[in-house]
Amino acid sequence: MDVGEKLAQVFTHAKRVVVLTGAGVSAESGIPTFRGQEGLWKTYRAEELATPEAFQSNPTLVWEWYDWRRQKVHACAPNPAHFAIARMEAYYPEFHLFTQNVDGLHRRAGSQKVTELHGNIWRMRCVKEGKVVEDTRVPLEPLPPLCACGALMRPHIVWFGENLDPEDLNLAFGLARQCELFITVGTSAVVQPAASLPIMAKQSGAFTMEVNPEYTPISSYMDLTLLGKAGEILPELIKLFKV
Ligand code: BJW
Repeated sequence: MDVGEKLAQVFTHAKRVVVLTGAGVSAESGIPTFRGQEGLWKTYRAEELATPEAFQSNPTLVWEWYDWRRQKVHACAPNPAHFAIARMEAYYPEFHLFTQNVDGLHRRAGSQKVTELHGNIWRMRCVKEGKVVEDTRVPLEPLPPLCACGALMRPHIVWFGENLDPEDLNLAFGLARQCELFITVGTSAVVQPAASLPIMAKQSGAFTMEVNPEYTPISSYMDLTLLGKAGEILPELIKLFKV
């Protein structure tokens, strides 16, 4: 059986399926990815802004970046890749989507079994009380936003050096180890611990595939890398459901 036949067989017959997405899945919606030239905002790299240290030294600058991103997300809509993943949830009896994206586009496309590993851009939390609130104002004024208690609000987002929610992580590790099919879409697979999930799935016996226009550091571990755009490849893949 060649890899194409194997893909068709696993894709149509698997019951336990996990999908991991990154910024590339939203690229065709018009949301910039993090790395590479288009990941730049003004002269800053995402890695310089998405840290607790950056927020501590210049909360207004970090909030300006998030406000700019919130405006972008607000103006964008889910693309065919988001909708194809939502269709997978309806097809597979045991399905879960883990996304590193904070843009909420998967839910807007209809996904329900979704865990946002790095948080959500529409939530903020008080640095003093830890209270989390949803705030969808676009643009946000004034910057930085303050809590009713007078303390700074920060984006409810996981920055570098911060821990992911342990419950989310346990769920992700557990399902990665149990699934039969693990599909990685649109991530450079350099940020841990998310980048370990496909490897974990592979080591536990799952069929692993990734969808990305470029090879990534995990490509050599995958059973199959489909080179191309998620919004073009995933809608083609789910046509296999009809076979
Ligand atoms: C397309 C496409 C199309 C384009 N179709 N595809 C172990 C070893 C070394 C370091 C660490 C380690 N464990 C933890 C760390 C530290 C750190 C880390 O991983 N650093 C590495 C960079 C080296 N991790 C953390 O700090 C994490 N915390 C943690 O683990 O705590 C415990 C701990 C701490 C310290 C040491 C050890 C343990 C937290 C990570 C939080 C990440 N946060 C960010 C920003 C916040 C969210 C936000 O504001 O949006 O999350 S960083 C940024 O990167 C963002 C993303 O979710 C994340 C991943 O990026 P992603 O999604 O892969 O995007 P890109 O741009 O990199 O790639 C896009 C891809 O799409 C490309 O491949 C394109 O080709 C492709 N593409 N168009 C399909 N149309």
